[in-house]
Amino acid sequence: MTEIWELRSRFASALSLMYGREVPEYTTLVSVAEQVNADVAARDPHADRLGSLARVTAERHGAIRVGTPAELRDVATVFAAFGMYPVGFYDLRDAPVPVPVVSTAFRPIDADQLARNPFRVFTSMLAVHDRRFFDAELAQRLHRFLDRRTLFAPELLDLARQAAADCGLDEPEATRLISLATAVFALSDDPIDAAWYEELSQVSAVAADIGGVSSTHINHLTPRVLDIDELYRRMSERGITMIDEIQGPPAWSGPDVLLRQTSFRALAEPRRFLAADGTSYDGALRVRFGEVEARGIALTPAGREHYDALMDRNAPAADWDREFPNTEAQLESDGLAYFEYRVDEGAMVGDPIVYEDFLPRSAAGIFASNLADVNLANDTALGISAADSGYQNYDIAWLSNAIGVDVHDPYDLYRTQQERSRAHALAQLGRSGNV
Ligand code: OOG
Ligand code: NI
Repeated sequence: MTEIWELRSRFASALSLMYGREVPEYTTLVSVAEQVNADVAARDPHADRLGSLARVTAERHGAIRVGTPAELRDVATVFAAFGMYPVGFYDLRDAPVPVPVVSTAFRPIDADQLARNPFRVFTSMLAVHDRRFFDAELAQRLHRFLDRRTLFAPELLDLARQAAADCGLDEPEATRLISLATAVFALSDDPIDAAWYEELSQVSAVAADIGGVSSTHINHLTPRVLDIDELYRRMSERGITMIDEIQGPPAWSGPDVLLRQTSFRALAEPRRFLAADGTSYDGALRVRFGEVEARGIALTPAGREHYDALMDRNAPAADWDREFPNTEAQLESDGLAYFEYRVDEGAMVGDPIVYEDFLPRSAAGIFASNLADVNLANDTALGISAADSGYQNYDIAWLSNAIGVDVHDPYDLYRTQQERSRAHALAQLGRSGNV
């Protein structure tokens, strides 16, 4: 039987192969990331402190966008087959450049599952009923359009349910599940209704990308790199224009914390359009990305508050060096970061827990680069205030209810991992008479 972790790992590889065929710059990015990782591993004996080189080399996150709660529930069914569960709630409508979506990330939640393959997918759902973006009439047409399409075939959903129930699948079903699940996220060559796509683009490019087409696709697939500053330099040297900066803290003297990301826009891709008179023509859309990220230690709520304060004022590296503890030991004793404990030679030692989630600021940044060339919707666009916008309706409880399973709180996961390992280590020390 192919176990869940292996299904996940094969699914991630299959998506990677497909995305590499669709977006050739992705293949360049992956190979530069691999070279950087090999160079870091060769020069730094602690390179594997936040994950083995094997894990980091295979590590990817994807981003997908769906239209309705029903589609989101199907996403959850499919990802459960790969041991990926919803974690965190991100409200991108609050971003400096508001985007009409709410999001979560599907990912493994157990440390051993993460170590085997940490594939995660940032998943956004269009906030069709937020009146600040879509008036009642447009919302209704949008819903009608979305309700007519089927992203996930019954055969795929059935196989996924079976895999989740049996904790794996035999062949040939395992291979069938992976190929059906991968095909869902391929860029479709179905013709796009040009007038409809354009109407939605007036509200937001993301709305058009989600609700203007009859299928969905992967928006980007992101490898992990151990030295993102070096990667940025090497990509720029190859003539690939990256966004202006690396999102996250500047390069500073302390350990990597949370997440740093950078990206570039992929080239326009040929798409087929349908005109109002029924004729079709060739056009192009530029909606996809190349993105890369460096991951660091997970911060506690107190650590995150300190981090956000420095980020909010755009603090330079010198301020980080001065104000943010720049050793793991100091982060630990100040209670700012999470650690996994074990016993080594009669003493308890803490290894840093890597951050497995996303950051609203970075996420908003990548959405914003997508929106660069369209009219933006904002609070005032439709003259409607947040109070009567249905705004309150989308929160983590709403999301859990819509998906039909609890959305995990990332802090709970990190804290539980830390406490369990500490209790276990203490018990071990107690038994050996060291405590
Ligand atoms: C998702 C943007 C968020 C990240 O890495 O923060 C994201 C999207 O563009 O659909 O992937
Ligand atoms: Ni991303």
